[in-house]
Amino acid sequence: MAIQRTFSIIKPDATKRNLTGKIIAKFEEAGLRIVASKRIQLTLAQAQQFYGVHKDRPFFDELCEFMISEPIVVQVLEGEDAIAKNREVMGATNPADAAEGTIRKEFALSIGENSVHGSDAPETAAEEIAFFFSGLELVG
Ligand code: IDP
Repeated sequence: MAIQRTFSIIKPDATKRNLTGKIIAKFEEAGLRIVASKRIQLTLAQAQQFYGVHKDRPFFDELCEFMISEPIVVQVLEGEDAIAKNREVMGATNPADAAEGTIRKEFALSIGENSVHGSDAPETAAEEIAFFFSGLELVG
């Protein structure tokens, strides 16, 4: 399997509880390398654009309000099979269903406040990386 890049967000519930370092340690322990990282605060328009695919879902407004409630940490992770590996380390969307040892099992508060985002496919990874980072900010 080739080296891939994927996009990650450490979400407001996690930054608020000072869990950034613990979550980054999980990525690194899984063999993922941080090749770009910054702490930002999203505007409502940016959150709505980023989660546009979910705009017709009942939780859309709640999700966008949550994502702007505190700063987030956006990152690009690189490694073998990085997209699937990151999803594995994150665990299931609902922490009640997440496997032992995953980030969401250990840290998530609820299905909405679930500590991390990770791209689900190569196309979305490329789009999401480009949404937040310029090429100059990616340092492999
Ligand atoms: P994922 O983040 O595991 O890929 P998605 O289904 O793509 O899950 O949902 C995106 C995000 O929307 C979730 O991570 C979570 O924060 C939020 N979300 C998903 N389902 C619900 C829900 O039923 N209630 C509230 N928020 C939800």
